[in-house]
Amino acid sequence: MNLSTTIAGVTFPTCLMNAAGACCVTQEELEALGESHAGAIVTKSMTPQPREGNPGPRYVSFPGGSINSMGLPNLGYPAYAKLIPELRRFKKPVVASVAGLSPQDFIEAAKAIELAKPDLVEVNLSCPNIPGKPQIGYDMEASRQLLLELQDIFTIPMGVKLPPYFDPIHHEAMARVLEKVKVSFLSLINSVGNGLVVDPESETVVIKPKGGFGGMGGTIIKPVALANVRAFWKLFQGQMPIIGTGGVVTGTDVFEHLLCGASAVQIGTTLVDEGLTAFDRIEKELSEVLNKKGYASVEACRGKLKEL
Ligand code: RRO
Repeated sequence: MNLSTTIAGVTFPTCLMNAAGACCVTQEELEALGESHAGAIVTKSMTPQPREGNPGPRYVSFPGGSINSMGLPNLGYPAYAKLIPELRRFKKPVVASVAGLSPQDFIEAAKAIELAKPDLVEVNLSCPNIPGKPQIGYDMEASRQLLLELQDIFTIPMGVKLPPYFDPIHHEAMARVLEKVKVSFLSLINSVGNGLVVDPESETVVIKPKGGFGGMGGTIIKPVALANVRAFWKLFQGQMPIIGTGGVVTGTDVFEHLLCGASAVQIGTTLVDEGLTAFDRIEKELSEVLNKKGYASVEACRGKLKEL
């Protein structure tokens, strides 16, 4: 089964890749993704300065999902700008995730990353875990201004990673922002921010930063992810490539994202928990599902969800 896909003119050998943040901070992790069955190498979101991130424990998985408050640990964009050309030897797309604590941070990183020439850039408007910093993607005007500045810097196709929206009015407001800027794809969704997991035994929170509040991932967020993929697929009438992220554990989960309108999926919690062989397993499972369903490719089932 051919599981390849194309996003903004870039061809991916398979439609499965890591989510930014999952196993992609260090050179070793990025090279391991290159050697794995992942269909692309997505970097950790990068900031101007290297960051240690928040104090631990800062990632905990549990049956059904995960909670994290990593706090943007990364090597800093100069290190990734140097690494990206080297990662191209793996002959799969390299996707650079750009973040920042201020608009200036994003712009500074964008200028360096444009020169490093990854295949795609994913602008992270949705980190939920920096104490005192709201998620930009919930501020339509701030998002608009930042994206307008970034579109002038990038010649590389620029995508946007958005937070989950929970009401159609918010999907529509963000779609209106995106229509006015040169956005080539969407990554939907970042973790569902500011969840709280409680350990009843110890009567404590399970992660240290922000009083235990953190971004939720995994199976528990799949319906929210699917809804966002579907909402934006409809708002852009299938013309905006979407990378679905949230709750991908099995090949069937990928199939559901594709039906909702995704062209590819990113894998976070499952990759952290299971390791890189998750790509081999999910790839096999997805081939089996598509075969059984009579679809010959990813493209053939994209957006084909039926309503009642
Ligand atoms: O590093 C993080 O805490 C983090 C980021 Br930048 C993000 O975009 N999403 C997330 O769940 N964690």
